[in-house]
Amino acid sequence: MSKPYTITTAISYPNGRPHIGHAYEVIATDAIARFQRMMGRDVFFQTGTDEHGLKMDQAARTRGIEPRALADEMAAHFQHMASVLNISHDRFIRTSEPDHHRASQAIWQAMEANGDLYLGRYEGWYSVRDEAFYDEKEIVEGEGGVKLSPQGTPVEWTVEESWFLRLSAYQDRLLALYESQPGFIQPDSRRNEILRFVEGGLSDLSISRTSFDWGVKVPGSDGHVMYVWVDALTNYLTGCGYPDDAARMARYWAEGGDITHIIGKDIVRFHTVYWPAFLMSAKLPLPSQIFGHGFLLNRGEKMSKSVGNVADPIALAERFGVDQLRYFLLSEVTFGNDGSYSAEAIVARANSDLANSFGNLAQRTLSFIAKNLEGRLPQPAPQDVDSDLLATIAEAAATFQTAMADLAPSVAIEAWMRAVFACNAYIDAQAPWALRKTDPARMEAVLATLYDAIASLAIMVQPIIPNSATNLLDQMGLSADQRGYALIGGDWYAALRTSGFVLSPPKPLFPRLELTEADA
Ligand code: ME8
Repeated sequence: MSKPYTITTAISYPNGRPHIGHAYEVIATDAIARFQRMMGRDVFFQTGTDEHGLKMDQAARTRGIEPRALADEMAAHFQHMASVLNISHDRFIRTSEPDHHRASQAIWQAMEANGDLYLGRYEGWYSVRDEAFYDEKEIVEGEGGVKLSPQGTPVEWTVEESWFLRLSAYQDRLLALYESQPGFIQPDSRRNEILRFVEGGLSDLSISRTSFDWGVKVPGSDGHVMYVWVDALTNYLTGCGYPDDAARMARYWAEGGDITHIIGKDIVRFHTVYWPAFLMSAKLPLPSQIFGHGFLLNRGEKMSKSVGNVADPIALAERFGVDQLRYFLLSEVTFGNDGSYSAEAIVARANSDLANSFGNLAQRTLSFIAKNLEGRLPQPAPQDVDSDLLATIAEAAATFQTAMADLAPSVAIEAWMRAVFACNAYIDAQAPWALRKTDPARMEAVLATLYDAIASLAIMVQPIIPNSATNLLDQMGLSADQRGYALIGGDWYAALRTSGFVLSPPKPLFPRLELTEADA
């Protein structure tokens, strides 16, 4: 049995409904998780909501409701989004759950037992929007002299009694970690950013708050709740059974385990500085890689509620199709870079790649077989061009797998698309429809090659567009347990053909999308 594979998204603040950035992150993570399952890995995939802290408390107060009520209402939207987007998570964690409070208190006590915590007084800048403390040297002045965080969010001067973590003592160990494990922070641009930050020296971190009570209680310290990022980061451990389930921990959070956090670029510091410091202090294993993806922009502009350009991912999926949206986001944006979306771009990409190139290839080939051979699978008689096409597809599948393992879904999709183009070029050159009267045996050989190629393309792309790929493979008669990468380039076709399977007229996979004025 190969090593288990743990993968997580960030957990989202449910202070409002999910936006397209949340959808993007969970879709990308889902594609990677599905891919690893296809590779036979024992995958644990967790996503969820980050429900404590000042930001939630204030958002609830603005609406005149309790933070718990706000969390319940909004967490339901995040869960609904995950189900609409066909996300295959194993757990949706909510940080208000009792096992999570238990895990957060346990990691706190472990850090305390290690002598890393002390009680003091915090005096400094805090951004509620980022739920982050900033050093004086990081603060910038905005219009009219207002103080802003380096992220451009407002900060307020905060003075209160607080527990601290001796983060300053971890500088060398963190630098040694980045050095010995170069893939710990990805991509490289983010790694450089963090190296510079840690090399500049670390202040001790304030890790408890006393001015409000919506959080996990600090064990043995009345009036203190944990700084929201302490409990938020601990969600990853909670899902892996910490602290009570040692067997589950050994499986999904082990020393030397394969543990990937997929997060956005704005929260890399929390995951690559604070989080490993917490874990080192508590003497727990570290994740193996943290990938900070880019931001999605609406037609090149930052999304914001006040501008009114925040797209609802559920509405987009309903309008354009779930797989169309998944495919668009994963192909259009190089993972790690920022990207832009618009209705036109989704429609253009879905029509060109899915409807015209892949959908049309499958549709015309399968309907021709259903009609002209009454659904009987054609007899192969391979010539070099046929074997060459299948070899091209097998190579593309290898590239696809390497790219997915390297967290590069857009590179994987490019390889897939090149293989789709190769099939279309093959059809044009072989013109099977013209062979029907002149050379029926050759026509069958060409169609048999295409049948194999199309099924291989569908197998390959399952992690990206799971519904459509499954639907096509169902129609093509491949049994549900015979859809792994090992089939590509194998000789499953002969067995399916002799099993007496009869192909029905295919149902179209990707309707052509049309833009309307309402999409503008
Ligand atoms: O940061 N494009 O929650 P969050 C792409 N609770 N990704 C985006 C994005 C955009 N426009 N906007 C946000 C939090 N994200 C914390 C995380 S983890 C222990 C705690 C990403 O709801 C963002 O970078 O603000 C983050 O990875 C995720 O969405 C949740 O953001």
